[in-house]
Amino acid sequence: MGVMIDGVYEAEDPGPGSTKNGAYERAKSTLRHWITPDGPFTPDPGRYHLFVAWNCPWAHRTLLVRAILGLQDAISISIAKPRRTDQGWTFDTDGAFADPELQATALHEVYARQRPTYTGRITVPVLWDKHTEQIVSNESADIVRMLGTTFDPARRLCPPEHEAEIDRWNTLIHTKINNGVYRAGFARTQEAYDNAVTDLFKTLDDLGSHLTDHTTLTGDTLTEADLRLFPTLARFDVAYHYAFKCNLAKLSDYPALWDYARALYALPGIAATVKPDIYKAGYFSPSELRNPLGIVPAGPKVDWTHPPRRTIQLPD
Ligand SMILES: N[C@@H](CCC(=O)N[C@@H](CS)C(=O)NCC(=O)O)C(=O)O
Repeated sequence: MGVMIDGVYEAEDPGPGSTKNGAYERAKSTLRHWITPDGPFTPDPGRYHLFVAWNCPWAHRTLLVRAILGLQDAISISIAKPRRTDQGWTFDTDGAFADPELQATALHEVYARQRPTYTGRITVPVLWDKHTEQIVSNESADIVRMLGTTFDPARRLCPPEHEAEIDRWNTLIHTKINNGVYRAGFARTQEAYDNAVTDLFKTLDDLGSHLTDHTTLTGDTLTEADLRLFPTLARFDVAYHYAFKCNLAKLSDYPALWDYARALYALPGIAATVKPDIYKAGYFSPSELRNPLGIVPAGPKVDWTHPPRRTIQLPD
C-alpha cells in the first residue's frame, strides 16, 4: 500500500497515519461533498456507486445502511480484494472482486481519474458519481448520514428528534471502539497501547451494562448509531482480539453485547455483509510490524446464527 502525491501513486507507504508519542492518529478524509435534493449531487437512484472492501469496517457501515434501507438496486458496488498490495486496494479483471463500473485494476486509478492532483491516502469507502465521473465523498460517516437522510427523506435511521443523541453515541463509539481497536493495534509504544486498550474495554463494559436493559443504543429501535457500532463487533473475536491485541475479553464474553450483536446480524440484509474469513485474510495480511509471515489463524469459530434473545425493531 502507498499514498498518492499530486495525482501520482507512490507504492512506498509512510504508514497508515501520523503518530504522536507512539499513538495512532487516523488521517483525515479530504473529499467531502454532499448529496442534497438541490444538487449538484442529487439523490437519484442509479446515479452513485460505492467502492468498498468486505474487511474494511468503515466501508461496512455504508453497506449496512444500504442494506437496511433497501438501496442495493439504487447504489451499485465494486468490492476490492481483501489483501492490499503495494498498489493498495486492487481489483481482479472478473469475478467477485472485479470493478464493474470503471474496470479499474486498483483503487488509486479511481482517485486519479477524478482529481489529477489528489494528495492523500487511497481509502475505501468511496462514493462515486457516475454522471459527473467524480468522487462525492471518501468519508464513511458522511456517506452513512447522506444515505440515511437524503436517500430516505423519512430519516428512519436518524430521526431529527434523536439526532443529538445519535451523534453523542457516534462520537463515543468512534473514538473508543471503532478507532479504539486501531489505536490498540497500530500503537507504537506500550503506553499508547495500554491507553487504547483501557479505553476500549471500559467502553465495552459500559455498553454491556447499557444493553442489558436497552434493546438498542437509543432504546428500542435501530438507528445509525447501532450500524456504526456493528462493524467493530463483527470483527472483534476473529480479528481484533488477536491481530490488534484487544484480548482482555472477547465479544462473546459480554452476554448482553453479544446478544445485541446477533440481533443486529439477524436483521434482513445484514448477514450477507458479514464475512469472517475475509476479515481474517485482511487483518492477518503480511505486515512487518504485526504479522511478518502473513499466516492466517484457523479459529476462532463464531456462531452468529445462534438465536438472540432480543428482537430489534426496524424503524417504521
Ligand atoms: N475516514 C475514512 C477512513 C477509511 C479507512 O481508513 N479505510 C481503510 C480501510 S479499513 C483504508 O482504506 N486504508 C488504506 C490506507 O490508509 O492506505 C472513512 O471512515 O471513510
